[in-house]
Amino acid sequence: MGFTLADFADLGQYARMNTAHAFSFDYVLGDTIVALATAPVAAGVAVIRISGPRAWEVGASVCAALEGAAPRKVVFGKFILGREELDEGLAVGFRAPASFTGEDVVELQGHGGRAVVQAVLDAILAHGVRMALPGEFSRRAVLNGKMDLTAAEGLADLIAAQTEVQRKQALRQLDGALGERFEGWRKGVMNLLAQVEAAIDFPDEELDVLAAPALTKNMHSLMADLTAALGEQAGARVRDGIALAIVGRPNAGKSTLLNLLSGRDVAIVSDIAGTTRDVVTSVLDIGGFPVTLADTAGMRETRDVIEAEGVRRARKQAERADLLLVVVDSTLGEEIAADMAELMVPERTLVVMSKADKVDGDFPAKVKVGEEWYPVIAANLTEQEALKRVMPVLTRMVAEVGGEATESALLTRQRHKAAVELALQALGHALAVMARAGEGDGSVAELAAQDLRDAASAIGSVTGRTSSEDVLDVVFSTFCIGK
Ligand SMILES: Nc1nc2c(ncn2[C@@H]2O[C@H](COP(=O)(O)OP(=O)(O)OP(=O)(O)O)[C@@H](O)[C@H]2O)c(=O)[nH]1
Ligand SMILES: [Mg+2]
Repeated sequence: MGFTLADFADLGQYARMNTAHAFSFDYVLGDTIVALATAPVAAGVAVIRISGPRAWEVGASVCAALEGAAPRKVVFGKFILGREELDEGLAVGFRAPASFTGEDVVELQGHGGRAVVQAVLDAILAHGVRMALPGEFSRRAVLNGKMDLTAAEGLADLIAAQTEVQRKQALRQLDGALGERFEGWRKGVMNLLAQVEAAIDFPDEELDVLAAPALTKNMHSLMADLTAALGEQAGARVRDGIALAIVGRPNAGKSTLLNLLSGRDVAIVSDIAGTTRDVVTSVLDIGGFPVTLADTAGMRETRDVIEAEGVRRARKQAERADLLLVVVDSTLGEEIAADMAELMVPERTLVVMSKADKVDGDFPAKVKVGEEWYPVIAANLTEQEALKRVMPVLTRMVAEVGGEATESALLTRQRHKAAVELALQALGHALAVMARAGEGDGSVAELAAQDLRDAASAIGSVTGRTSSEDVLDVVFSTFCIGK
């Protein structure tokens, strides 16, 4: 390992450099590595973690109290480099394989000051230990069988979780629920493979084996499971957030609504039609779900090129959104313009009638647009009171869009979906090949078996069972140092 912390002016530079060139270093598993496990900010306590075969030896040279200490027993002592005292704090060691990484691990809990952390890290590095790469602790945990790749992703998501629902989903994934789901599918494919391989071993019976109704039925049912999993949007919605777009005519009160929901002045509000041009976003926690609200330019025909671009972006935002709030100025009637009507999706759209304070009389609870009915909330958006009317309906809609996520282990990343798609392709191909059995093509079973192996390995790449270094690189490149 060519670089140590001393080569870099500060931790931040080291971190950035390591991220940019993640894993362009030779990856050496036998090294003993160190990193700050807590955030690099001034804090009461900072945890420095050492992992690898020399963890105890190095730990004890920096904190003598560790010498002879039992694993998992916390000791108190001075942290030193040679004769110089650097800090004092707690130390605890773990013996392989009973540790986070599955290796010998020592954790030093010192004071969380920048200079203190730097001094203790330097002392450890001086003993020939190297800085950990981003995600290297978790990567070692995976390589040592302490957790699978989906659990490692769950851990990263748990650390990044901003809302309650995100936390639950990440924890479920960390606990292995998603890994088990993929493992179940992989076993399903392996069962199919065993049957097809029987046909290879007994060529005389190839036709009977490949044409057995149970085999094709099992294959179809596995493919149906995989296809259904691909259709689940909730996992990614919870992880990446639910997108909500606010659209309507100019001056309808869209920005007023955004500010009301956000509880602060995010967007400029004025009585000039065409105030908002760019998409203005604000992220909210609605019932535990992360929701990105996007206020957009009022939709109308315009000669102004900048406004026209705003309208184009508004439309794009609405098409991409999971939920739509259509704001209608009630002083102008309840008519919803055709260009907005075509963006509306049943169950995903709420109509907000603004400026209810300026109109006498009652508002309908629903409006019919095209063949569909949409719920309506009428309110004075300039008053806090309006929040009490809009929020409950919005919370319900958000929960419906993201709702399934709260129970089962869903695919949360593009990587998972891509693997399932690949497996489905291979299975579809196997089916097509098997349909040719009996046409005198002797290698049908072998071709189908290869497709099934491809399907199993695509599925296995998600948990890391059949993964290559490339897959590991993709997963851990998003981690930061110390995880
Ligand atoms: N009385 C009353 N005024 C409102 C209400 N909602 C919005 N307004 C006013 O209507 C005007 C337009 O509001 P905005 O929120 O800027 O409208 P917008 O839809 O964002 O308009 P553009 O950005 O131009 O498309 C402002 O003067 C608001 O104060 C309401 O419910 N009652
Ligand atoms: Mg606006």
